[in-house]
Amino acid sequence: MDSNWTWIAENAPLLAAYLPLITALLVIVVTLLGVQRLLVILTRTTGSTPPAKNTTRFDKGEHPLSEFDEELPDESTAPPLHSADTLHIPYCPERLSEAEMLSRSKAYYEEMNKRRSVREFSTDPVPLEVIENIVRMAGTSPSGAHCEPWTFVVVKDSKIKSQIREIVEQEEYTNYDRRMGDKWVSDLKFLNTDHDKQYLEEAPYLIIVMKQQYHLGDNGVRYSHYYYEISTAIAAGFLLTAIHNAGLVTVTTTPLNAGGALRDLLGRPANEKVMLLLPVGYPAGDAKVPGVTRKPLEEIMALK
Ligand code: IYR
Repeated sequence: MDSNWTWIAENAPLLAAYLPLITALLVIVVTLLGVQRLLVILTRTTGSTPPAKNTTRFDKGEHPLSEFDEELPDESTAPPLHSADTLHIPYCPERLSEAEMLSRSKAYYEEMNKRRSVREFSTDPVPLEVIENIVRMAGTSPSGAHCEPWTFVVVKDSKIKSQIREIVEQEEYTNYDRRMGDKWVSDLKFLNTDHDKQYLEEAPYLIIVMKQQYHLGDNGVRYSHYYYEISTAIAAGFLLTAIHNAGLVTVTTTPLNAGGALRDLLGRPANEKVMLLLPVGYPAGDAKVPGVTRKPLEEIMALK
């Protein structure tokens, strides 16, 4: 130790002169860091900083949907979305025989098993009424506290479709190039997909599934939507089956990072967020899909 010190003093006199000072500074820095870390842990465990209050009110004019001059009423004192007096009515659907159940469940499985995600579309037009029925069907989906927290934006206008394509392709370029990472991009190779989204202009309709986190009642109250994400995801599942049932195809796309710009373009309010973007139409005559198979029942079902 002594010989080390003599070596430093001889070879690095400046270092030797300042070594006590440097050591003292290091000790202070390490102590301060330790105290700070301890404070963070204490704050977390004692909860001395309360979590931010879940605000249920907006300041006047803060929300784009709000045109109220008066103070907004508090959600907790507002009448519930559905009255507690809501009448419960009889529900007695026809009871099927076991044979009928068996044949219908098998036929339905076989029909739905034909569904495939398609990325090549025909430009042939589809009657709007078919799309309306498909959306009606999606709207029969269950939702948390029957909030029905969804909007299905149907785009038929080719100018808007082109604008959507531009927004999505621009983001997808960066997604594939940087955001998704090499592993994700290589895992998608078998799908033959990239940033190019021709189907956004080819398909006769685009349906943008919006999830609503809350809605603003006529009384100015903000009503939170319970389980709005899973509710809207279930409705999207209904939408997919309805599209298939109508003899049409789609591909479930998630326009990563393009949600805000799409919402603005479509003039949707701030309580809605883009969840999915579905092109809907007939498949192109020469459309191809990857030759993948589905997991067998034994792999997806556990019976206890
Ligand atoms: N959203 C991109 C990337 C993509 C991601 C998954 I996971 C897919 O199954 C397919 C595509 C796109 O639409 O290309």
